[in-house]
Amino acid sequence: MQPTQYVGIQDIKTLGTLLDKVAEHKGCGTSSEGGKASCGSSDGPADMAPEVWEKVKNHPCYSEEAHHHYARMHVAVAPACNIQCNYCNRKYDCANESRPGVVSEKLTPEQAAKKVFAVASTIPQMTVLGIAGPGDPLANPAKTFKTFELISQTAPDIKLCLSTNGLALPDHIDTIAAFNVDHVTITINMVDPEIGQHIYPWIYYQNKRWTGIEAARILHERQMLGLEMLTARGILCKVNSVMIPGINDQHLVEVNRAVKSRGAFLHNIMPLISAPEHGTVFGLNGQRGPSAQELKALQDACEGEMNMMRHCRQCRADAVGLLGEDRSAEFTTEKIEAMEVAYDGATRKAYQELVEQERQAKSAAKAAEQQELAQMADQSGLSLLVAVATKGQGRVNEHFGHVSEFQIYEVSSAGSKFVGHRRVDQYCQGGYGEEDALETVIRAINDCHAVLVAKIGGCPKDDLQKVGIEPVDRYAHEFIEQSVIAYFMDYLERVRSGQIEHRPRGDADIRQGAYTSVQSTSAAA
Ligand code: CLF
Ligand code: SF4
Repeated sequence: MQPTQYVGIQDIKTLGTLLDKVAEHKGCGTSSEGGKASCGSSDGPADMAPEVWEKVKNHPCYSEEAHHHYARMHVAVAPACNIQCNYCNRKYDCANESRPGVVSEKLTPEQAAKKVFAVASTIPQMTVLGIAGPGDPLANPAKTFKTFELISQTAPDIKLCLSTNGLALPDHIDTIAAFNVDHVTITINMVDPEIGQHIYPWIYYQNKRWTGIEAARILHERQMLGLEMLTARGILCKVNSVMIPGINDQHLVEVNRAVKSRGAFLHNIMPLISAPEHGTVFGLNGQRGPSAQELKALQDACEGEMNMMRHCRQCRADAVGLLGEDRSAEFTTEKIEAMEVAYDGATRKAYQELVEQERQAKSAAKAAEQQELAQMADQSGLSLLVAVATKGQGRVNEHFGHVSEFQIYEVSSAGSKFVGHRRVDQYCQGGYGEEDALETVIRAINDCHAVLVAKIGGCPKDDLQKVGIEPVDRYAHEFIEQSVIAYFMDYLERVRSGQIEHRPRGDADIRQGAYTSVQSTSAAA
């Protein structure tokens, strides 16, 4: 039993210290180019209706730009599920919004509410509470809505969010609206039951188990109906789709069109993560996930249609923190039970105002660099991917050996934009470089021309150069996007002067194993 601990933010940290703390937290500290060709909605207030901007500006999943500054948390209050997906094993959390193979600690609504207040008091940039499992939130409506009720009474400034497979969605639209749940995610993997039958072996609907094409047809109709009903109410909808090569990869372009025409705000195409040890149908039958370039090509193909999310981290059902970090180990039930929690909305607001100032300074710095790029006399058709080592605050501030997740930027004469992230096993293992880990790092960023780092040792530097990835440490502690654009301008100059020759890069791996190992590393930190 731990001693009682009082949690109130003015008692534990000053605002300035907390701002510094943001940088220490693992996660991305990046921002991307505005416009629809971005990851999530990174448009600013001038690009959308004020009421939409209000909803997305500090939601880390609905705004790529916001995800560098604001955190979300999930509470695992919803254990049951009403369908079966072939990429899911119900020994683990719902794989629609959770990383496969992860088990969360289930909570009652009362435990969940206390946890939310404790986290909100400790992490003032936590702005969103999501319910995303470990089953389907709407297959557990009493627990889900009781949790929302308890939280909205005490902490009305926290945005409420839920993620569902959509089967029960049309039955709960009024309740969702009544609780001011402004953000709903529906996982939609198909709009054709012929394809759906290869993803969903059964559903449970109207007290009956349905299988085969009929099950997929019912699910599809309920998903479309739910989406239409939500968007008619002005509730922002994100659609998650799992990319399953050979089953729905080509078809997801059609899904994209269908959900766009029904008013979805954002489309998040996630890679299938499939390993035999997860015990799923796909894991056991050897169904592979996509490569990095396959995923990017599909996201690019859909990008002209609507906002695409590329910064999803496939969180766990009890995730806490900035996307890309996981602080759930700090908030176990045992620790929360021992805390005396005080919710301090005023101090949270003051803190978030400081975050806004920081965010605006970063945007201004990027705009200035962008202008310089636009003024380059000879506009080039070249486009590069650049990997960035960061631990937050939008800066190149991580040592190469300590990286567990690289941020990937695409840069061209049109500017820079965030296009994804790659999990890796850390190269530096307790003071020495791990050659096996370096190989996996290289495979994970093999499609990049350069990697921007705060620092890098001689050995990995040589190995990267040998495979044609340029290690760059001259932008240490600078803002990322400024640095990516500056690197690109320098690259163009070197190509023009004949100092280097531009060569296309190959494909890269999405490191499935690293998703789990990074999880345990950060949880233990
Ligand atoms: Fe959670 Fe989902 Fe809400 Fe975000 S996660 S319920 S919309 S608050 Fe975000 Fe995590 Fe990806 Fe989900 S990064 S898995 S998209
Ligand atoms: Fe698993 Fe989620 Fe699919 Fe249910 S909806 S089977 S919990 S992935």
